[in-house]
Amino acid sequence: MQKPRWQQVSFAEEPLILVNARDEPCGFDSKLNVHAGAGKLHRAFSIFLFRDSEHVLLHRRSAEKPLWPGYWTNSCCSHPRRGECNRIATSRRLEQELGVSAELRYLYRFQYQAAFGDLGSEHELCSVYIGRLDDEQELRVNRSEISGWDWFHVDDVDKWLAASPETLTPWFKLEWQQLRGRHAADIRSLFTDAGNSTSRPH
Ligand code: DMA
Ligand code: MN
Repeated sequence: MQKPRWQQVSFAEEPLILVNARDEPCGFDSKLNVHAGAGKLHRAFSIFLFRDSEHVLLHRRSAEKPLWPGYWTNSCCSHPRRGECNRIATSRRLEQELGVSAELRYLYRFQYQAAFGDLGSEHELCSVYIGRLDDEQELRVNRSEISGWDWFHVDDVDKWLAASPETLTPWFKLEWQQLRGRHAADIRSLFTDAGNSTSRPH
């Protein structure tokens, strides 16, 4: 039998981590259940990869994604599974979705809730990370997750967000404001020696 070309990396039964507002685990439930209706608060992460301090990798969610298919969003986002810390989960997902590895720097976490019509919701406590992708690393993009991708100048992302916010995911929009505001210096410092240290909460 022929091997599928792309590994399926998300599935409805994936066991995710329920948390309280302080990010303390308080149970587990399937990916299907935590995103049903208004959603149950669960742990998630978002990653922004930069090629230099002015170019960020964004991707378009594939048409197969149950929520926000076809929308543009950050470089990589997903959830740690039951038993996984964010450090392991972020590196697993970078490999599965983009075929790369990157040292990440934790920036902050935030809570939000957003409905995708009546199909379900995100209700997450989301940790945001930035990282640097060196030119030598070639992307190996998982087409069952990602239908398009590109490097964008940060000023062009600002213009995009102002002109066509309906093409971008709700979490991306919230995160981008923070990255361009209070975390702008953190992005610059990724490309200086001072930025080579990492801090991770989990
Ligand atoms: C979930 O992203 C994570 C955030 C920050 C919204 P996703 O829907 O791409 O994850 P998965 O495919 O693992 O369900
Ligand atoms: Mn989620």
